[in-house]
Amino acid sequence: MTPTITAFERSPDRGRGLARDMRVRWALEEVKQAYAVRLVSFAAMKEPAHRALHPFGQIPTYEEGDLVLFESGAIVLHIAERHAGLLPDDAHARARAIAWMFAALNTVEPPILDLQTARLLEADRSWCEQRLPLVEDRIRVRLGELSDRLGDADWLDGEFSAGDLMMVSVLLRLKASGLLDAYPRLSAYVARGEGRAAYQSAFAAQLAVFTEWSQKGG
Ligand code: GTB
Repeated sequence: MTPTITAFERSPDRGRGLARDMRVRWALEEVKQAYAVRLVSFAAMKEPAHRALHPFGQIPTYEEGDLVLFESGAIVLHIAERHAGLLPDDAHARARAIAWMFAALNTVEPPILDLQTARLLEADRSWCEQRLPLVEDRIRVRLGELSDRLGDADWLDGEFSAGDLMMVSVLLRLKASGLLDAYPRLSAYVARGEGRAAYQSAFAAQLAVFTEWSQKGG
């Protein structure tokens, strides 16, 4: 059955692939699963019909038959568990790959989100200038630790896995900040992720949504 995901009708990132449907698209491309996309406006996201799929009125969601999922991590894990290619067969290696998914979402992404919140929503607050360096330092600590663990390996634990997919997706949110530049191993790691054919297809598909919207006069 072809799953349907939801994505922004008009992504605020103008097709830079930073919205969280991108990681779901990437996972689907990695396992070569065709999918449909339903685009939703900001208003429609908060309507009861969408909230029935997503309690917080957000994207992405995932529908497959009578299964409805929200949370990009849960969706990517579901895809990875049902198709070959994103999780190792060995039980311990599989558990470690899942641990990396949680690390990406629960340990690395929070300070990155903090930075984006501080820059986008709190820039006019009197305390923002003092807070920003603290937030950036927390990110640097995580990047240093992650870089040390990655070392000279291509991926975090053996072959590319859903753990790498999630970690690269999270790190990509830092690209514009320049913070990654001080960690050449992580920059190369992110570039390896972006270089994957599945990433490229997913990126092109989400960019096409924005391009079409702009051509319609958006
Ligand atoms: N924890 C959830 C998950 O992982 O699925 C978070 C989902 C989420 O934050 N969704 C966002 C959303 O629907 C889109 S991705 N926001 C609308 C709302 O809350 O009303 C977050 C996002 C948005 C925009 C950019 N950007 O412009 O760069 C990047 C990321």
